[in-house]
Amino acid sequence: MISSLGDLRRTHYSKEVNPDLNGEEVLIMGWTHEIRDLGGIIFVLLRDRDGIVQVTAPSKKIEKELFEDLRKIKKESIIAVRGNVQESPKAPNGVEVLPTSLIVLNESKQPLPLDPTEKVRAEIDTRLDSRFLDLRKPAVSSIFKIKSRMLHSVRVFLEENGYLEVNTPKLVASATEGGTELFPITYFEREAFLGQSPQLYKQTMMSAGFDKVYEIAPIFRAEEHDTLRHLNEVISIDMESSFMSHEDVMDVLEKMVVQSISDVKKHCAADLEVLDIDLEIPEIPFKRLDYDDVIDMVNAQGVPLEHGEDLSRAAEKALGEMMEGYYFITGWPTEIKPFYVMADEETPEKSYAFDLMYKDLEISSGAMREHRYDILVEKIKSKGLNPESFERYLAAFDYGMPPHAGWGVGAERFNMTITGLNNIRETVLFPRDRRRLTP
Ligand code: AMO
Repeated sequence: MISSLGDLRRTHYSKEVNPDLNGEEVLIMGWTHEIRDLGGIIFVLLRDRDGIVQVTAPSKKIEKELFEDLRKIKKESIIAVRGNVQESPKAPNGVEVLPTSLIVLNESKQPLPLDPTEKVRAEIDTRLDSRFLDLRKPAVSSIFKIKSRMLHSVRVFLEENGYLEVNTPKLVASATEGGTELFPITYFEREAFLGQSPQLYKQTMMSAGFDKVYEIAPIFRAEEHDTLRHLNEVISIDMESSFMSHEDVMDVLEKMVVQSISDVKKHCAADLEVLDIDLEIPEIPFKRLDYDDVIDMVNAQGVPLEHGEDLSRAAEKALGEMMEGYYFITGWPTEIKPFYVMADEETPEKSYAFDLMYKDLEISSGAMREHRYDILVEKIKSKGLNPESFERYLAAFDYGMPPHAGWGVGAERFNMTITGLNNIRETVLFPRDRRRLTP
């Protein structure tokens, strides 16, 4: 056995080994998913990113030394197998490979901390501790193939609609969403924070004349709670548009959701099947519920919620039982929304803020923003914040700021609505929560 690659070149991925190749020689590479040694015949299942190929070795048809080498392979080792494709209706893809040579490129230690074949089920913490092994499971890697496609289609949609991708700083000097949710860091001789939202920067880009921007980047929230829907680092899909109202950007958002889901359905059929998901394309327009009606609906279900309160978890759950699919909540009280949200011109207690919900899960918040300097300063003060800490942000409003609106979608929560997963940790490669900072 040798362990260097030398001139070895993989000829096919597992899913490309199909009956059309009957009789041809292939060189396949991957992990030893399983070995079944039946004495006179050995079956090795070789797994790569896209699937599994069966290597079938009957002792009578192959060299003795090769047969013995196959018998000694350890599970999850990396192997390269050269052999001939043969039709076999019972094997995965309807083919098997009769080996002519084997190279063990990297031997896996035993026993494994986690079983990628999922014969032994593991708890989420054990899985996350050995995430590289967990991610080898087809049902786990499919979540990330779907996430990759989802983000790709979001980008395509926004680009097609004239949005420019921007990158704003993640090391910041002040809060945007609320002071208690910030992670402080040491920035040379000063205190700084990890960005909790690109909010102030994406708005500043409106004053810069960029008209329509988006950013897909991490946001950091020092939220203490340990729930199935919150993490301390997530990916936010943010957009901001000039000369648009909250209504306009809600239209953009629902179109983006539908296009992205349609695209995932079209391009991730195999992954959706692995996860046993029958993805429905939602219809637009999504329902719009007014906050006042939400209060009544929730109260009618016996869940107490006062006017002016944010939705409690119990309220979200009650709502989730009454509502199917995606829907907006509009008309939020100005009081509980951040300072940058514009108040309703006729009923200033209400605002031009909205949330996009999926059943009981909030996946996006957005609003038309306050673009008038004096009113914005007053709003900052009314939230108990000091306008001086927003000096640089505010300056952008003093020299020609167009009316604008935008939203932020939590990429993981959006992924949860597609995959039906109920623990957000499943949708992040290496999640960061209250207790977890490694791997
Ligand atoms: P908000 O704070 O509501 O709005 O965040 C927008 C969306 O980001 C996701 N999200 C989270 N997901 C998981 N864990 C968390 N801790 C977490 N925090 C946020 C949610 C949420 O709906 N600046 C505004 C957006 C805007 O108005 O443009 C903002 O950040 O899916």
